[in-house]
Amino acid sequence: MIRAFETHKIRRTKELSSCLWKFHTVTEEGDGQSISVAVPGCWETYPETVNYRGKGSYSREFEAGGNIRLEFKGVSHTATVRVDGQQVATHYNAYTPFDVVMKDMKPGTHGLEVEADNAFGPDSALHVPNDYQSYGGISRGVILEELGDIYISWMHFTPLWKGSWQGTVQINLCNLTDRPYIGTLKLSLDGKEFYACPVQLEGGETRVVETGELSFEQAKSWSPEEPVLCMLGAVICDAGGTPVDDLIDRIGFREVRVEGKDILLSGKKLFIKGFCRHEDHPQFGCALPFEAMQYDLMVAKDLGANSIRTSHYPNDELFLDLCDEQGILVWEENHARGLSEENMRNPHFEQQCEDCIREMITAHYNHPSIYIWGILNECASHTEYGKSCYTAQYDLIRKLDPYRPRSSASCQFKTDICFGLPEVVSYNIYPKWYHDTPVKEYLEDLYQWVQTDTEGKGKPFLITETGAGAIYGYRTPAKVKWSEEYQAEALKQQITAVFEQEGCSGIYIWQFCDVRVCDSWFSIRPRTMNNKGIVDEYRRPKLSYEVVKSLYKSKGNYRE
Ligand code: ADA
Repeated sequence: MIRAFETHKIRRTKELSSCLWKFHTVTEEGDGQSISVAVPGCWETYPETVNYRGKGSYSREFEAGGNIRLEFKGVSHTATVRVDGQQVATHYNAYTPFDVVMKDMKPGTHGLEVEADNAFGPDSALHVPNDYQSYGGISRGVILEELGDIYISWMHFTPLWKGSWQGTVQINLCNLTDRPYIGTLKLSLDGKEFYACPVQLEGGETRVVETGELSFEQAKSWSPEEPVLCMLGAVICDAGGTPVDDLIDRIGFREVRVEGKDILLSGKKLFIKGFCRHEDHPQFGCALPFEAMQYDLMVAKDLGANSIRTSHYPNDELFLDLCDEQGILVWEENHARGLSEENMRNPHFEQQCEDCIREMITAHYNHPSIYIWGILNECASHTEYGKSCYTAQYDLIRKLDPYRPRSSASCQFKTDICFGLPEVVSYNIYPKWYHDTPVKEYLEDLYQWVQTDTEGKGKPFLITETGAGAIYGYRTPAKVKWSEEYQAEALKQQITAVFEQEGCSGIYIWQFCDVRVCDSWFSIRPRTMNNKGIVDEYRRPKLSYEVVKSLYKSKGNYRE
């Protein structure tokens, strides 16, 4: 399953995932034994490759002809794609989609091979040994599409509140022929056509068509309480009026704006009660199926949460679809965790971050649930070089999306120099876990420093991580660290302090569930897992579950 709804009625598409592919490892000693595996999937979930790091080859055949587009929603973490033995694409980063268009293919059966590589090394600036697992494999869906002469590669909708709902649409068209193309573009909302314009493209041209501001006076607003969604359809018709290509996406009418110390959702002051969540599951690795994603959201909702932070990378779009449907606000972030200035000076860092941001925003722009873009979790926001990287990335986001607020989860206690750049100031804090300063005192002190000594003064302030570790089932009257009792008490104090902190727009608990981490983290991570989940890796609740639930449920979605 790729998306929660149909994205084409005219374009011929076929899912190449949700079935078995052939898989074997690729090493200098030769190829491993070929086995049948489910795609999407991660090889850490196959019996023989639980701890394998390196290259793996996935293959299958497909039938098609003419202009073909293959889209990969995520291959972890470097992909080389071959069709009929010829290399047609390469891509770095597990967490963003990429595609390849091949023109004039002979009708018939073709061989598809995807070689995935999850090795660490100097070429990989973002996938580094980290406090989560970089799995290997085709971890998200694969789609085959047959295109005509022209196709719509993306469509972005921006809702604008001007006393009633207005909006603009941008549609990116690609002419695959070397001849001029003349046709018509038509847009519809929930099946009703509201816009049409002639389109004319030169041979080989790719062009963005913009509608200008349009009125949607009847539109209902999207909100966490009433997540109303509409189907936006774009159709290209040829000169004779025959529909030749289409793209359908789901949108919501809502506006996110920052005013003083508040993040406003359609004019209301948001209060975030959230969880940081890794895509991780003992049975599926990072390739969670639809049912497991939905189960996580059901648990998060039961806990009283209204938001998920996609720490520390863009998520599977199916998960975002589910958040749109269920009114869960999303902090979506680019891929980076805990990189030092030295890491950020890796010659590939800038380009790999830029690609990730560009692919994330292009693909996810329309999701009403995404209320903020995050970048560079806990990186070097305390150095001048680091600041230059933050500046470049924030600028890029602004070019790609002028509307959503931006932020970074900082851990630079009283040394961050980047708060002048984003609209929202965010901190990760771990009092009662990594140090013993009383939570309230620590938070007040930090907040006062932001307000008096930094360019973050007067901006909204979020706690993007707080939490404590607990090994599932470890209970002891001594209530020591790693016990469920300790975690429950620590969270109680942390959440209460954040709720009481003046000027604070909300909290994300680190983290939703326990996750597997890279082996090199074993010494500070019992079980080689990050054990700060409110539920364990099997989603079994720890003692903190009821504590978090009663606190989260005691507060609404908005600040008074
Ligand atoms: C950091 C980091 C998380 C996780 C957490 C922890 O704040 O952003 O990825 O590593 O610490 O568990 O210590």
